[in-house]
Amino acid sequence: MANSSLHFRILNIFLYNKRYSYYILFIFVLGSLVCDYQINAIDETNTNDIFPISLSEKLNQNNDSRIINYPNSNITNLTNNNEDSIYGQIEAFENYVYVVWQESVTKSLPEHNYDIFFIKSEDQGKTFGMPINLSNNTEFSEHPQITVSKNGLFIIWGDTVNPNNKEIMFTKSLDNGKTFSKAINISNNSKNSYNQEISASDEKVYVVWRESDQNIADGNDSIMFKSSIDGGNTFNNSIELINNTNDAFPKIKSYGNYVYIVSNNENKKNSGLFFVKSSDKGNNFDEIIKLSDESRSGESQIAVNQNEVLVVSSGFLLKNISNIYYVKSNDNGSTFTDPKTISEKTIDYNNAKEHNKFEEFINNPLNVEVTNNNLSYLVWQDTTIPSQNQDILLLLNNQTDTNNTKLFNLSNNRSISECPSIAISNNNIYVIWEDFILGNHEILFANIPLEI
Ligand SMILES: [Ca+2]
Ligand SMILES: [Ca+2]
Ligand SMILES: [Ca+2]
Ligand SMILES: [Ca+2]
Repeated sequence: MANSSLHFRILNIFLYNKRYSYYILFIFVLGSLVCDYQINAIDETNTNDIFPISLSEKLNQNNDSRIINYPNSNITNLTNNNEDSIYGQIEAFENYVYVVWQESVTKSLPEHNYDIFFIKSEDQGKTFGMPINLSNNTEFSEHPQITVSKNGLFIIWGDTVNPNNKEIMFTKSLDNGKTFSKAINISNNSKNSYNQEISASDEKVYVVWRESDQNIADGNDSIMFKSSIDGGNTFNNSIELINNTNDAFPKIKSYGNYVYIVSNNENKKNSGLFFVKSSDKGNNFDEIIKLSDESRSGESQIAVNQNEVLVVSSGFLLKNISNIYYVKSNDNGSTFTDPKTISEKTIDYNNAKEHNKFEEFINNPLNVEVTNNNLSYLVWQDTTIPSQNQDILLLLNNQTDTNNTKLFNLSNNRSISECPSIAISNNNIYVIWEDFILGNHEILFANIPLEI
C-alpha cells in the first residue's frame, strides 16, 4: 500500500488553511497538470471529445497487444457516494476480500472530518457487505493500512490530534471483520507520527511509521517500529530504527520470526533506499544496508516468501523516477542484487524494439505495489502520454514465458486514477484504486482471474 504524498498535502492544506484553500488550489492548478485533472476530470462517458486519446488507447487501436484496456464493465464502484472516498487498501485471505479507505463525513462536525471505513466480501469479491466506520471520531482520520494473518485482521490509521501531533491508531478483528476491538493509540507521543504501515506474521504484528519533531529542523525525521507478539493485545515499546531521514515512506513485511523494513531517505547527506531486518520478532535489528542510490529509489514496496525478499521502488509526487526498479535477496535479506529495471526483467534486453515499446508505458510511475516474492504481479499509477491522464497499470509478468507477459490498463478513463493496492487469493487478483468520478473520489475495484 501506498501513502501518496499528493493527497496528504492537499488535504492538509484544506484542513489548516481553509480561508486560503481556493487560492492555494488555484496555484496547484497552475503548477501541476495532475491537480488540474483532479479538479476538472469527470466520467469519461461525458467527455468523449474533450480529452486527447491516450497512448495506451492509440496502441490498442493499432493492434498492439502489449497493453490491454481492461473492460470498464468489470469494474465495481465500492463507495458510490457523494463523499471524498480516498486511499483505499486491500487484503485478501482465502475467500475473504477486505478493503479500508478514508472518507469525508460531512454530516458530522467539525467540517472536514474524515473517518476510516471498512468493507468486506466473503465470496471472492462478487458481493460486498455494508461499510463499517472504524474511527468514528472528530479527529482527521487518514491513510488506513490493513494486514491479515490466520490470527486476525489488523488495521491502523493516522488521527490528527492537533496540527503538530498525528497519532497511529490500531484496531483488530478476530471474526473476519464482523466486529472490531476498541481502537488504541500506539504511537502516543507529542511528535508527528505518520506514513504508517503494518505487517502480521501469525500472532506477531509489526507497525512502522515516520516521526517528525516540529522543534527539530527538516531532514531529521525518524523511522519508528513497534511490535506485538500476542496478536495485537499488547505492544512493546517503540524503537527508533533509522534517524536523520527526510520525506521517508517506510514499508514493512514479515515472515516467520523475520521482520523486514525498507525506506527511502531524501536527506542529501545520505540519500537512497535503505533496508534493515530483524531475525527475532523485532527484538534486535541488524546493521542498516543501503540498497540503491538516490537516482534509482523513491517510494518502495516489499514482498517476502520464505528466504526471498523483493523490494520494488518508483517515484512519489515530489520526486520523479522514470522507471520501476527492483532488488532481490535469496538469503533472508542478508545480501541483495544490484538494482535492475522491471523492463530488464520483463523483456529480453537484447530485443531493443520490444524493450523500448514496453518502456513507453513507464513514464512517471507512482505508488508501485507488489504482492508476492517474484515480479509476477505489479500494479502502479502512471501518466498516460500525451493526455497527461493518470491510469492504473497492472503487469502480469509470466516468469517462464515473456511472450505471455501482459500489461493491462485497469482504469482506462480520462479522470485521475491513483493510489492502487493489490492482493491475491484463491486464483484471483484484486486491485483497488481511487478515481475522480462525477465530482468526487470513489474507490474502484477490479477482480482479475489469475488465468487471464
Ligand atoms: Ca465518494
Ligand atoms: Ca475522524
Ligand atoms: Ca504522535
Ligand atoms: Ca484515469
